Amino acid sequence: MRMEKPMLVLVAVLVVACSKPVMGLNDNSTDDLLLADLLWPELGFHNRNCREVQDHGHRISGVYTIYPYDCCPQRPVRVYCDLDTEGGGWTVIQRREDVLPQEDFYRTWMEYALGFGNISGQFWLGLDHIHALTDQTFNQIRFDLTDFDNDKRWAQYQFFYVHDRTAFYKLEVNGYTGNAGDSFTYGNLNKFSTKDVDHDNNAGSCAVTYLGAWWYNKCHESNLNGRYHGGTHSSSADGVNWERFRGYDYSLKTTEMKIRPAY
Ligand SMILES: [Ca+2]
Repeated sequence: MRMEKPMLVLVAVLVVACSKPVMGLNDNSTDDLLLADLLWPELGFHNRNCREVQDHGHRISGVYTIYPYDCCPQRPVRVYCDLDTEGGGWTVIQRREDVLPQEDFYRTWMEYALGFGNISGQFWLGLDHIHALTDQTFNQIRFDLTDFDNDKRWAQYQFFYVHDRTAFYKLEVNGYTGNAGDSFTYGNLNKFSTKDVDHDNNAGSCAVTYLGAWWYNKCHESNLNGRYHGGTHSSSADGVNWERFRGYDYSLKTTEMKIRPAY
C-alpha cells in the first residue's frame, strides 16, 4: 500500500507524539516539542544548533535534539540549550555542579572526543560535536562561573573554533569581554591534551600534573575540567581553576561553557 504525503506526515506526527522521548547520551529529559519540530523533519529541515532551536520558536532552556554535522545532516545529538543567558541561543558544551555523586572528569582522549556525563547535569559534550558546531559558522564562547560565595562571573569571547580530530582539536579563540578576567586566551592555538595523550608545550604532562584535560600550553590559566576540590585547596592549579577570578588554589562551585553562532 502506498501512502500519500499528507498521510505520511500525519503518521509521523502520531508516531513521534506517542513514542517515548528520544534517548541519547545519558539523559532522562523530555523535549519541549513544538508542532514545527514534528513537521519540519518531514520537509528535510533540522535545527543545527541551539540558536536555530530558539530562532524557530523555543523559549524554554533544556535538552533538545540538534543535527550539528554538515557532513551528516541526519545524525542527531542531544544537547542542553541555554535560551536565557544574555539573549540565549547557547549550546552548552560543559557543566560542573556542586552535587553528589561528582562526575569523573579525569578521563581519556577517547572520552573527551566522544563526550561523557549527563546532559542535564555534569557533562562534557565531546570534541567531535564541538568541532562540528564551530565548523558551521563563526561562533562565540561564554563561560559562566560561580564560587562558593555565590559570586557569579562571566567571560565571553567573540571568536571560538575547535579544529577536527586530525588536528588534535586545536583551539582558536580571541575577543575577550567579561568580569571574570581573561584566563582562556592563554590556550589559543594549542591542541587538546588528556592524561593519556600529551600535546602540550611542557616537558611533562600538564593533564597528569593538573588532573584535567584542556588546551594546555605550559600549562594553563584555566583548568575547568580539573578535580572538583570544592573551594580552597592546598594543592596548586589542579582544581576547577580560573586564575583571573579565584587563582590557582581555589576550585569553583559551578561552571558552564556554551557556544553560539556569532551572527
Ligand atoms: Ca608535554
